[in-house]
Amino acid sequence: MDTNTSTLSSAQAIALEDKYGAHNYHPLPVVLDRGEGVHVWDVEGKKYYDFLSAYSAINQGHCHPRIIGALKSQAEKMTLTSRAFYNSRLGEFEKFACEFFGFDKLLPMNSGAEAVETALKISRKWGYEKKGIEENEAVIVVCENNFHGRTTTIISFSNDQDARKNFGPYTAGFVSIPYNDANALKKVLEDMPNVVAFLVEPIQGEAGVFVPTDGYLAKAKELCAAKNVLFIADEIQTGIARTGDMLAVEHDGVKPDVLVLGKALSGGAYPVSAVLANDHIMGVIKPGQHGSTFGGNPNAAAVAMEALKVVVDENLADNAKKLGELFRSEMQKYIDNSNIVKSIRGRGLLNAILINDTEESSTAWDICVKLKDNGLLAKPTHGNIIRFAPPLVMTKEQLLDCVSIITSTLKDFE
Ligand code: IF1
Repeated sequence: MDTNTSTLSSAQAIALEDKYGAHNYHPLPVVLDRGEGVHVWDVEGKKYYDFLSAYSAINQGHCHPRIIGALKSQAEKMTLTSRAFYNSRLGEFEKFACEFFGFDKLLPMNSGAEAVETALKISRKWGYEKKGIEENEAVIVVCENNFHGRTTTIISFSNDQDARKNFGPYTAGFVSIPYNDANALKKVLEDMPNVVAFLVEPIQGEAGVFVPTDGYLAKAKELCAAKNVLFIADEIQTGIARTGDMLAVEHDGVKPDVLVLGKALSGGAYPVSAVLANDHIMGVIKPGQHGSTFGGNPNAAAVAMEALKVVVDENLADNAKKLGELFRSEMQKYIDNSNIVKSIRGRGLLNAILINDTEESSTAWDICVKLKDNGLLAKPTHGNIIRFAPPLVMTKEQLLDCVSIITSTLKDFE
């Protein structure tokens, strides 16, 4: 089948981006043109398994017919009203999502970073107006090696030099503690009376899929509750069934005070993010104090509702859990006799292998280029880690096919 719908070759498309696009990314040399389910095709028509899922935004698979259907029918009717007026879809989406995740209220935004910013602003305002913190004295505790987005405030509390160097001056009011260290949290909460919130990724994605010890999140939530500190879960990457539960915090039986969602909330069909919280927290935001032109538009509302329904109807959390266990155990059999792969870690279908080489080496990159040649797309992080996060609509047969592509590729590097 001729699947080429573009008039450009890969080389031409790459040359255009190189000449006219800012160089803020270093993509693998593949130009994608079409996607369906777990597969994507490049402009020459070569087919690949997608093992990145747009950084976990495509949990429901590429171009899911129900999600695209919702987008199409809404887009033909109305796309944007702004929040100067009500629209016929937003309330319906807010009710659906609030009941779905068990919160009183939702605040819709577009990108993940905007939703994190929203959570930070709400928490500060809550701190001043409900907790009685002195004006401008609020502290938000974050974790080392966090990734929460790219805005000026968010990079202010990053410790990744690429993300922050020469973007200062930085936003004040953040304190960083080691991840997966409940004692560090206990100590900072004891030492600093002005803490309003603790912002945490249930699994650290950018750090290289760092899974905390069982019980860490539950302990952290308990410590926060004891000090009247809001527990903010950034589930932008881990949420919407990726790790085998609808939310990754469920693994620890934790209900956050503030829940931050993005990425797969829309199945990748449209940028949709959201913050959920109960009335005593969300109630601090009054008209004129926060918002966005596109946030909560009818397209976003229609798409997000359908995207969540698909996750339930297709049992994607269960599938992620089962396939994740299979993936790690199959990969472990290979790793047991491997010199090039040190270990595999992850939960559900958010996994990473650690390559036995330095962060400065090109080995992981070279492996990803070879994986691409062999029909599977993945991307290295931190130089020596390769993240594996396929769409959750994958079948067992497809997963085993992918394991054999990955292991036979790795063999060339032993
Ligand atoms: C890029 C990483 C993944 C996120 C969490 C907020 C955001 C993200 C936990 C911001 C975004 C992305 C963005 C993407 C790379 C990527 C990423 F490697 F950087 F860490 F997924 F693993 N909170 N994560 O993971 O959401 O504003 O981008 O919608 O290209 O920068 P956003």
